Amino acid sequence: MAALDELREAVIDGQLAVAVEQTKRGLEEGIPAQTLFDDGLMAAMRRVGELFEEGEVFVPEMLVASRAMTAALEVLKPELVAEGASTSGRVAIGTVMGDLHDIGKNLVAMMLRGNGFEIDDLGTDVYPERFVQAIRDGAEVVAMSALLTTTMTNMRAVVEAIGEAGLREGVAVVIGGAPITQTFAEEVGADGYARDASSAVRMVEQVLGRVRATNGP
Ligand code: B1M
Repeated sequence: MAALDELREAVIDGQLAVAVEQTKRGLEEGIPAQTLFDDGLMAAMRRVGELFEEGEVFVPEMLVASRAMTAALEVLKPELVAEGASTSGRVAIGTVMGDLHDIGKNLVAMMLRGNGFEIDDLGTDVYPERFVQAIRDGAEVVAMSALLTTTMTNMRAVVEAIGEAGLREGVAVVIGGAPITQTFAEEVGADGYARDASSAVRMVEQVLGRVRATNGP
C-alpha cells in the first residue's frame, strides 16, 4: 500500500509508531510535506470525525488518533516550517473556554513561531481574563481557536473582556477553527479570520501593521 494510504489508516487506527514511520517513508519517497499533511493527516482526522458522528468510533479512539497525528506532525514540522530568525511580534494564542481541542491551535503556534513571532501559548480551556492578562503582559495579537459550535461563542466574551479592560484599540484579535467563518469573525468583533495555519501567519502579519500604527513606536 502507498505511504499516503498507510499514513491515513495508521492515524485513523491510532497507531502512533506506524503513523510516524509512514510519514518518514512518504518524505523519503519525495511526497511533499504539505501533501502528507493535507491528504494524509487532515484527511484522516476528517474521517475520524465522520466515524465519530456515525457512532463507529468514540472519544478514546478520537484521542489516540489525535496522538498519532501529533507525533506524525512532529516529523513534518521541519519541512512545513522554514525557521525564521528575528522576532516580529508577540502573539498570545489559546483554545477558548470549554474547549480542549489543541492540535490546530498548536499547529498555528508552530507556524507563527517558525515565522519569527514570539508565542505566549495559553493552552486550552482559556478563560477571557487569561487572554486579557496576556495583553497586559505584552501580547500585540490575540489568536483564538475553537472546534466546537458550543464553544465558538466564547470568542465574543473574550473580545468583550478585552474591550471592558480598555485594551481593544491596542491589540488585534484573530480567530480560527473548523466551525469559524469570516461572517462569524465579523459578528464577534474580531479583526480577522484564518482558515488554516499558513493563512493565520499572513493574517497576523497583516493585523500587526494596524496595531503598530495605533500603539506607535
Ligand atoms: Co472532538 N469534536 N470532541 N475531540 N474532534 C470534533 C471537533 C467534531 C467536529 C467531531 C464530529 O462530531 N465530527 C465534534 C464537534 C461537533 C460540533 O461542535 N458541532 C467534536 C466533539 C463533539 C467532541 C466532544 C464533545 C465529544 C464528546 O465528549 N462527546 C469532546 C469535547 C471536548 C472538549 O473540548 N470540551 C471532544 C473531544 C475530542 C478529543 C479530546 C478526543 C480529541 C481532541 C484531542 C486534542 O485536540 N488534543 C478530538 C478530536 C481529535 C476531534 C476531531 C476528530 C479532529 C480535530 C483535529 O485535531 N483536527 C474533530 C473532527 C474534525 O475536525 N474533523 C472533532 C486536525 C486539526 C489540525 O484541525 O483543529 O480544524 P483543526 O485546525 C485547523 C483549522 O481549523 C485552523 O488551522 C488548523 C490547520 O489547518 N485553525 C486555526 C484552528 N485553530 C485556529 C486558530 C487560528 C487560525 C486558524 O487563529 C488565528
